[in-house]
Amino acid sequence: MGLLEPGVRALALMAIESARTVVIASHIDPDGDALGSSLGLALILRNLGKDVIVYNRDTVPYSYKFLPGADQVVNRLPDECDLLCLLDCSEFARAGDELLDWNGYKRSLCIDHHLTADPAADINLIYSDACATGELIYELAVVLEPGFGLNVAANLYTAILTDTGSFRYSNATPSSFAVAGDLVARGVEPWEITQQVYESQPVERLKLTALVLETLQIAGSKRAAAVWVTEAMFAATGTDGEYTDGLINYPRSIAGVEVAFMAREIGPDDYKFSFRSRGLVNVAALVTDFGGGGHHNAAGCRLQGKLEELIEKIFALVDTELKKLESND
Ligand SMILES: [Mn+2]
Repeated sequence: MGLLEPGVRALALMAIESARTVVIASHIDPDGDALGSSLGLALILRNLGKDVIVYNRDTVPYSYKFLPGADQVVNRLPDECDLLCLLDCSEFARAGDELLDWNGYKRSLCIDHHLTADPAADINLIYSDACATGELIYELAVVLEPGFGLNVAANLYTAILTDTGSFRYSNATPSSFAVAGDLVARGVEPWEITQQVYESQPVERLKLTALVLETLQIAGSKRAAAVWVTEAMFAATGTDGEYTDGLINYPRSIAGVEVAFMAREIGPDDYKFSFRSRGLVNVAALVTDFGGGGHHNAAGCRLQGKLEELIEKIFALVDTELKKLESND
């Protein structure tokens, strides 16, 4: 069983085995899967005697600093390596400009679960049925014993836990549970990881949450909801953009709301919008007209204008979309 096709898996394993020096990179603004899968793979390869560097353009968010190996993530690329592994994204640009411009590697291997039109690496293991990149790394890990220790398991468990929203999202499959079950059997303590990821927030984040929830706006149809965050709120609570992670789930959690979004002020009359769908509306399609992108249930774009007007415009757009979807039923 498993998602990886044996032929491609063999190619990936050959590339890994023949490399002595490896750089593992992932997308900017890294989440639990980007970091858990990167650090998990790094530990496997180090346990097999390879020189491994884990690169990310951005710093590790506070909720993932506990991950084994997180203190060794660097934001500088070395001069060269044998193999570059790009995880949880398939375009070099998603990992930032420095990686995009870098050509110090001899081969590249991409492991990802986002659908993409044009994967850029030499070898591509891209399976959108995987709940997380961590699930694909797990399939390599079981072949790469004895590199697969408890620290690897903790990283992969975190990757799967966070990308499935604690096994609540529609991407949680029998395989996600089976892999998580095996990771727990290998010694991972679910409550330990849960506390680190979800129950160790700085008090500043709760204060920011209170301010953001005050902004709640609900569309006349009651099927869309919005919140926003400003520089003034960050200043008042001693926080920054890193602390907004997950806040958008609050407006989406309202009964009847199909689409929720959060606006983040990045300048005068200039906002970054994040969207979440409950599943009916494709928010990636909704934002294409605004030059945005993403997935069916999570997308983003940038818009300029008066915030109240932008929110009303998006509320109207969601209504139109819902009416269109429901008249097709
Ligand atoms: Mn992922």
